[in-house]
Amino acid sequence: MHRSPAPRLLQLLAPVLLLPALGCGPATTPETRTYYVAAEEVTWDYAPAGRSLISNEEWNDVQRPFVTAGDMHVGRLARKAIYREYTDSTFTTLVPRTPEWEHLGIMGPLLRGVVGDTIRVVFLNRASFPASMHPHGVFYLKDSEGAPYEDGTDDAARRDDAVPPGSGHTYIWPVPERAGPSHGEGSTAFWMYHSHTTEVGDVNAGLIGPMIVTARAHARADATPDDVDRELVVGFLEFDETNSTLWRENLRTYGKLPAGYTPDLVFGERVVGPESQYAFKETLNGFLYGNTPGLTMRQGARVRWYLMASTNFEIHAPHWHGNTVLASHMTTDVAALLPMGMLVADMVPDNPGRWLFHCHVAPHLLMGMEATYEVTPAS
Ligand SMILES: [Cu+2]
Repeated sequence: MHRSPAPRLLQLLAPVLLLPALGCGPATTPETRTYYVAAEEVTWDYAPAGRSLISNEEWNDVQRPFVTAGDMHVGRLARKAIYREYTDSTFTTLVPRTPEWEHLGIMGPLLRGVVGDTIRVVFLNRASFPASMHPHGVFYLKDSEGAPYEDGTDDAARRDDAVPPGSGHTYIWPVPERAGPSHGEGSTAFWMYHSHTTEVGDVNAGLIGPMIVTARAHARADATPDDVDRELVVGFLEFDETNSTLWRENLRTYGKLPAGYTPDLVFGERVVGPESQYAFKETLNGFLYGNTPGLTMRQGARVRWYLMASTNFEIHAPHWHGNTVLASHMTTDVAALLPMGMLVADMVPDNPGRWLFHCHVAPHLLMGMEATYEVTPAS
């Protein structure tokens, strides 16, 4: 049976709707925020500067194999599937990314909601394979979960699971209290969404994006928090190209087949030996070796970093040089991310300059999971 969402939704939203009556009224009123998001395939460049902007050289011997195509792996270029935001249901005009959000790179559009809102995503699949949008944190019924598995639901509740190429689906995600920041947290909670049709393959192909939920008492009309000056979202995204849904096509177009290698390629197959590591792209928002642009802030600003990871067998240790953050009620400069983990870290930078920001897992650092962030002086 596919339940009607209305009674459950009213139940979920009741605490928010009652707030004004209790005299601690929200700054805004609940609304439905609609996003038009398409999955599309692009040729992605993991290092558009063509050089390491950290070591300031056109690749040393450690870096070069990761950005150069070789047997059974791609280099700088790969076909990726990404989420892109359009202005309306015609899906003809892209919503431009402002300089402030240029750093998002390969990630999908930032979706925002305020506790009590409903996020509505009109999704169009322009990729060459079935895909979906599966959210974390927010409320969804079975027709908006975006993940195929045997859950006892009928066909109507499964149209979201694997949207065929050329088709669409509208996902409805109410934002209840439990999707917002809890007592003692800051003004926002951080979530993500990703394709969960072929979960591992789709995320490795690039279908992943961020979502921020703001507490109503701190929400501006555009759902941004009123007590933060600068928000940054950084995905510690490991793309295992051999486990990408687009792997075969990538290998033919951007990689190389070893001499004499003719068998039909098996999904996830890789050469055995040291070459296999070169199929892993250890990126920050899709960029290697300092190529992530736009991580900028002003000295003394209230900066909120939102960090997230991707889906492989990986942990990450984000490390900020030059400044400290407050994360999970702890002052630190190294945080921890599990696979698909999410983290909010607040920084009030007191130290202007260009500072290294990198993963402290040693192989990841060598493989390119590093960037710089820029703090401009207050005066
Ligand atoms: Cu890492």
